[in-house]
Amino acid sequence: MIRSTHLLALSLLGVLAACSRESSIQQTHAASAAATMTVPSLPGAEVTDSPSVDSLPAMTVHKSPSCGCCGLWVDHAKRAGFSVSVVSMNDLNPLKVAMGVPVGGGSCHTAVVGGYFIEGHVPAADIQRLLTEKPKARGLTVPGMVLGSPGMEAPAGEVQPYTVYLVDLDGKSTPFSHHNR
Ligand SMILES: [Cu+2]
Repeated sequence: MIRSTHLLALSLLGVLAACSRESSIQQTHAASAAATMTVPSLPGAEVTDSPSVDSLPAMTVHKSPSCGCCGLWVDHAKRAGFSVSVVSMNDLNPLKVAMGVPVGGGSCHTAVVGGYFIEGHVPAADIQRLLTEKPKARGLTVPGMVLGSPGMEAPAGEVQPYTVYLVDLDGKSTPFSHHNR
């Protein structure tokens, strides 16, 4: 028990270190991606697995300039077909409060899409489901930084099971989906 906790702490440190170390690489990566731009989708051509890609609303991701895992999550969202603008800011708290992210339920970056907040490393599939189902709610959150979630992939493939929470208009969180890998 002690040993596994210790190992977990070690691997988490590794990921967090990777998260900040990636940031400069990430910025270069993002810059080159923006420079080349992706192939526009042709009418009638299905370029991804998601049938709703053409109708996905634009997403804005707010992150600190030095957050590497935030950038990796942005890549994840882009791969899923979201068109993403990134806003770099050092203090995300006023935005989190304004959007209704629960106290203690926050993470490293805050996205806004379709009027909802998307807090932390939420899988794109859950965002697509949210936008399809359109519940009366403020948004989705994966509190903290979960190993193995999108943008938090660990070098040795470690994963922690995690839950995505839906935050309703009253600020109450209920489980939206569970992920075991
Ligand atoms: Cu993160």
